[in-house]
Amino acid sequence: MKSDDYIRLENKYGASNYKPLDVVLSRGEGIWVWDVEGRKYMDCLSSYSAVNQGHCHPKILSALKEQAEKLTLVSRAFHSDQLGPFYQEVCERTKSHSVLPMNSGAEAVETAIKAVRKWGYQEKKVAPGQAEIIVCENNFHGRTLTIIGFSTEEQYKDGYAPFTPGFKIIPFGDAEALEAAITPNTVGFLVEPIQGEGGVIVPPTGYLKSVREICDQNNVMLVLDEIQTGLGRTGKLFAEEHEDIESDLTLIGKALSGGFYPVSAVLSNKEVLGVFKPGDHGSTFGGNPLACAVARAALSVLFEEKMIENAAVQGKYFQKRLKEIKSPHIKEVRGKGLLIGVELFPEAGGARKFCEALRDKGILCKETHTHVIRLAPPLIIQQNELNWALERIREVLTKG
Ligand code: IF1
Repeated sequence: MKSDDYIRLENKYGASNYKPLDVVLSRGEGIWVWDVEGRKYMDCLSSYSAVNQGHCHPKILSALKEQAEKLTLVSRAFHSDQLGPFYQEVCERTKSHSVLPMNSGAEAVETAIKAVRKWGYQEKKVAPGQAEIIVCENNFHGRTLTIIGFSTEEQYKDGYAPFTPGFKIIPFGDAEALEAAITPNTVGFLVEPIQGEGGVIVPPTGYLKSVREICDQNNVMLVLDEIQTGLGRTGKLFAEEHEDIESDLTLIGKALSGGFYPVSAVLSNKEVLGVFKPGDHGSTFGGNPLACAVARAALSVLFEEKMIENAAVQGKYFQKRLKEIKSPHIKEVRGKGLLIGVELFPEAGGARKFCEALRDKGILCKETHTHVIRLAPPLIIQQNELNWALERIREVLTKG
């Protein structure tokens, strides 16, 4: 079968909730992927930052294979010999007190919302049913009904009402707005350190530091969604480190599995997760032995192979060289580490056609928010490979 045949099958039998670039991939290794015709592409999306470690990383692969032959699922009705060691690894690596494993990013977000509400009622003594959580305009935290209920993107909500109450929306990057929005019923502030889907929006320097202080002063739990920014993507293990702060809850997913398997987790610095008693929350697959083995390997290679440091160095270089491109289409180049957005002027006619042109030159990336090209290669990328990409990006952005 050829690319067209595979695409036809998807269109015939699948729901149409996505509009992918017309490329049908069948193999991946490191920063490279190949389509069914054997064409090779540099992956500059990294499966939305889920393959920070590169495609099919050999050490994660062998952890997966080894565990798959022994035990894959016990459910949380029993213990497994993988859960404890995974907990220890993730807590030690991230300097957290405790962890709650789930599968998807959205489930980690839901879990944090439940934990923070319960904490509010139990510890902060908020009146029953009154807990409020503050979130930001332009947020992206996933696709469940509760989460899209506080999205400000009309398309994500359209046709899905009614939604879960209890959320207040404030502008992103504005610490004063947070202070003004807090009431005695506020239990948490949920925010992305850098808005990914929102268009790679980096808040002003000092924002997270102020946010941390305001949350402390008002006994509000700071919940950082690091599902996209975490695990090395911005050149630090967590984006919070750029401002030298610590969240109360940190949400991770995506690269926690190196792209092999859905694994997410809520990490707790304070004892917020302590509000859960047996039966309060759960998941059939959350914390299963296969997930634990894969996640442990995915975490250790990030450190052992110095991918986080590499993301900082290569990210700086990539951004600098992108800024040197003289193109009538580029409005701004921004980001941190290897999470980079190239915003185009509206007159350029949208980022999609540039992503298509880049695909034709062997680079895969995806537009976000119509006018932004997101560039987020695996964290193992090297300078000569960036130079290869930069040449092609320059060609695409300077012609026409
Ligand atoms: C889609 C973007 C990325 C996330 C943050 C939670 C989740 C995500 C900060 C939920 C998920 C995804 C999901 C995917 C597209 C995508 C995305 F384009 F929307 F912006 F990554 F860049 N918090 N992000 O970014 O995690 O439940 O999906 O595991 O929904 O189409 P999930």
